[in-house]
Amino acid sequence: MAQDNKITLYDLQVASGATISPFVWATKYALAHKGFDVEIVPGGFTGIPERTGGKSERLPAIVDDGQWVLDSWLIAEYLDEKYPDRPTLIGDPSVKVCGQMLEQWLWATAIGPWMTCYLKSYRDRSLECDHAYVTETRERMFGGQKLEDIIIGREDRLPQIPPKLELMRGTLREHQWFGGGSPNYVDYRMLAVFLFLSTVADIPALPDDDPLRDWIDRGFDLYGGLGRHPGMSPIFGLKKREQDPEPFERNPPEWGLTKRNTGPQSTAAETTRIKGQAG
Ligand SMILES: N[C@@H](CCC(=O)N[C@@H](CS)C(=O)NCC(=O)O)C(=O)O
Repeated sequence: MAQDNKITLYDLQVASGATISPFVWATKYALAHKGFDVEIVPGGFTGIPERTGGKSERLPAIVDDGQWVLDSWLIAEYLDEKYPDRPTLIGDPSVKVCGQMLEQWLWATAIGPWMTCYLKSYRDRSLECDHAYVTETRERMFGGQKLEDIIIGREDRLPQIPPKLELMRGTLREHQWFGGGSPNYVDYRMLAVFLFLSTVADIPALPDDDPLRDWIDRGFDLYGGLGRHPGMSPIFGLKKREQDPEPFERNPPEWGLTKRNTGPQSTAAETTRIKGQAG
């Protein structure tokens, strides 16, 4: 049992002290959701094996009353299993399966492309002692090009990303959280992507009036503003240029997938439309 309600978290930070790893962000939220006080072990990319006494090369890691738990998903499952009387993170196994599918989609759609836009500030914002390691490993990760070269053309690539997030906007039009009426671990996994973005974004990634903003702001504000570290940057403020696509759907069509059938009146307009009758 967590002594004094306290769990130790090994953080992965940049020089400002903000967390950079999405996996650590999700774990910070998971611990807050469960109502624990967190003792942070600070640090960056290098020296993780030394900091953790050889227990891990990757973060997050937590220590609960002497018990080490590694890996962000395993930590969330551990917390639910060990503390079933506290608010549930995952609950039904389908939450994990669907959450992981959604997360894989978001990483492919957003984090991957955003990385190619922000890799230089990712390195520049990291701890001084991490610069060489981050440069070498991330250049290798991204095919051997220099970080400075990878980000070239980002002004043209960044505006292509917001329109691809319509799947999230559609869902959040109908639901307050991915957890329904209150946030669950899927919200934290998805929010972690935007928290990461805010830690590395040296120029904005999303338009000011993005409908996602409501959920993102509510998420960043949770638990006394857990996602509001002073070292983080604004992620909204991307300006549309003439040649850029519309960043989001302003008048999303209502149809069978999104509109609830509550009787003929609710489907009358669609029926008129698909039957080709004048409206
Ligand atoms: N499956 C692990 C992944 C953890 C992971 O890859 N963490 C990265 C940070 S995003 C890390 O520790 N990187 C250290 C490094 O790059 O040397 C989890 O969910 O916790």
